[in-house]
Amino acid sequence: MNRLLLRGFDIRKSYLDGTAQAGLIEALRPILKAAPLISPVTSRGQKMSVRMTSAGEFGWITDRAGYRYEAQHPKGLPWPAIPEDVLRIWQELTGLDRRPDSCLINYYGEGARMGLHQDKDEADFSWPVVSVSLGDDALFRIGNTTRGGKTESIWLNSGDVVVMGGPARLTYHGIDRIRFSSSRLLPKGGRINLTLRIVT
Ligand code: MD3
Ligand code: FE
Repeated sequence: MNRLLLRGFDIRKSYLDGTAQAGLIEALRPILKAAPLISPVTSRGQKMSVRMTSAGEFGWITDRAGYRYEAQHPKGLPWPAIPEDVLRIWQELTGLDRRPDSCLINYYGEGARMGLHQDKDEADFSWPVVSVSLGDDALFRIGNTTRGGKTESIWLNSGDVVVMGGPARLTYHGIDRIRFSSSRLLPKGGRINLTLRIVT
């Protein structure tokens, strides 16, 4: 494992070995079955290229009504529980007594991207956010706490884990592109990112 600090983001390269990564994919399988990936649209009706679902008490949703956290999948069922292996990563890296109440699951297929944005739908920004990358390589862009200015980019690979805490919690960030099929973790290719948050 090697550690990198970039604009307050604590980046743990290769935090998870191949066995741990494969174990997480196995743990996600029943979750994706119970709570299938959604092709979200923004309030303006723009389709997002990233598909999403969630685990935990709350899931992040966007539709014509806007974005928000919801206690249920649009199918009308509660979100599945966050897997223990995922909670362990949070515990190891944050040392917090409190557990995350949301695990957003983003799936990037070929050509998917996520524009620069801030995560501001949570009640208390003093809690950190933990992100786990699985599958194809992704070009992660990090900006500033206000819109505009210079940005820096770094490739995130399968098994990398990033902790965003302190002032970095409100930094603009996004995924410019993925290198489709660069990893063999997912048989059909693509990238999964797990984002652990305390929402309430
Ligand atoms: C910095 N996801 O779901 S993970 C997101 O790879 C999101 O799917 C990207 O941005 C992805 O909101 C980037 C890294 C990340 C996640 C949450 C953050 C960086 C963050 C929250 C606050 C600051
Ligand atoms: Fe984000």
